[in-house]
Amino acid sequence: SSMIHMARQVIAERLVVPYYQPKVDMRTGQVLGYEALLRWQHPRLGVQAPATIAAAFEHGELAVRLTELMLDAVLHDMQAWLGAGFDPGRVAVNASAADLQQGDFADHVLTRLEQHGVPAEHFEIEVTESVFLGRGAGQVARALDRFARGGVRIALDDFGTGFASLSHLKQYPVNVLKIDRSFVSHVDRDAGDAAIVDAVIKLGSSFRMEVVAEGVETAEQAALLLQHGCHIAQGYHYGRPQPAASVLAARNAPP
Ligand code: G
Ligand code: G
Ligand code: NA
Ligand code: MN
Repeated sequence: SSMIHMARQVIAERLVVPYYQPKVDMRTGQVLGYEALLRWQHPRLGVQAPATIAAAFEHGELAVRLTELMLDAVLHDMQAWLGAGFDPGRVAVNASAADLQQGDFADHVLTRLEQHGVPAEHFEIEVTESVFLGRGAGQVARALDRFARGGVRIALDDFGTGFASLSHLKQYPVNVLKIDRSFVSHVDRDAGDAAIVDAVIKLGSSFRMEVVAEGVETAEQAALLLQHGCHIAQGYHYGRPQPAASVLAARNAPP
C-alpha cells in the first residue's frame, strides 16, 4: 500500500520527529511527564501525523524499526534536556506487540537509557491491551517483567476499549492506567461514560496504579474527573503535542 511505501521511506531517511504531550496534575498544573507521539517530517508537506503511516504499526518489521527511531530521537532529546538542567519528569514511548516479542527488547531499551545517561525512573513504556493477547503473550510478559525490574514503568493505553481481562492487571506489572479518550470526551454529558470512567478510576486505585485521563479538552471534563478522584490528565486543555524545542522553551519561559 502507499502507507507502507511511505513508512519505508520514513525509516530509510530517518524522518521521525517525536512530539511531546504533557501529563499534568490537574490540582496544581504541575507537568508530571510527557507522552512521546510519533510525527514525521515530509520533505515538502511538513510535519505529518502517524495516521499517514498507520498500516506500518500492524507490520511487525516496520513497527519495530519505527519504535527504534522514536527511541533514538527521544533519548537524544532527553539527554539534551537533562544536560541543560531541565527535568522532564517521566517520558513515555509507545511500544507494540512486535517490539515486546523481540526477546531482547527490554534489555536493549535499558542499555540505551544507560548509554544516554537517562535514569530508568525518567522513562515509561506505553502498551495497549492487545499486547496481552495472542501467541507472543509469554514473551511480552517476560519483557514487561524485565522493564519492571529495571525501574521502567508500564502504562496501559486506551484502557477499556480492548479485550484485556481484569486478570491481566494482576498478572502483569502495570503501573499506569490511561482512560481512553472515547470515555473522557463525554464524561460530563453521558451517564454511561461517567460510570465507565468512575469504574476505571476505582479499579486503578484498588491496584495502586496511577490513573491518567486521556483527551481532556475542557474545564468541565477536568472538574468532573477531579470529582471522581482522577487528578492526572493528558489532553488539549493542558497542552498539545509539541516538538522538543518548544517543550524546553515553554519550561524556560517566565511564568
Ligand atoms: O498522535 P496521534 O493522535 O496522531 O496518534 C495517532 C495514533 O498513533 C495513536 O493511536 C497513537 O497511540 C499512535 N502512535 C503515536 N505515536 C506512536 C508510536 O511512536 N508508536 C506507535 N506504535 N504508535 C504511535
Ligand atoms: O492512542 P493514543 O492514546 O496514544 O493516542 C493519543 C492521541 O490522541 C495522540 O495522537 C494525540 O494527538 C491525540 N490527543 C491528545 N490529546 C487530545 C485531545 O485532547 N483531544 C483529541 N481529540 N485528541 C487528543
Ligand atoms: Na499511546
Ligand atoms: Mn491512548
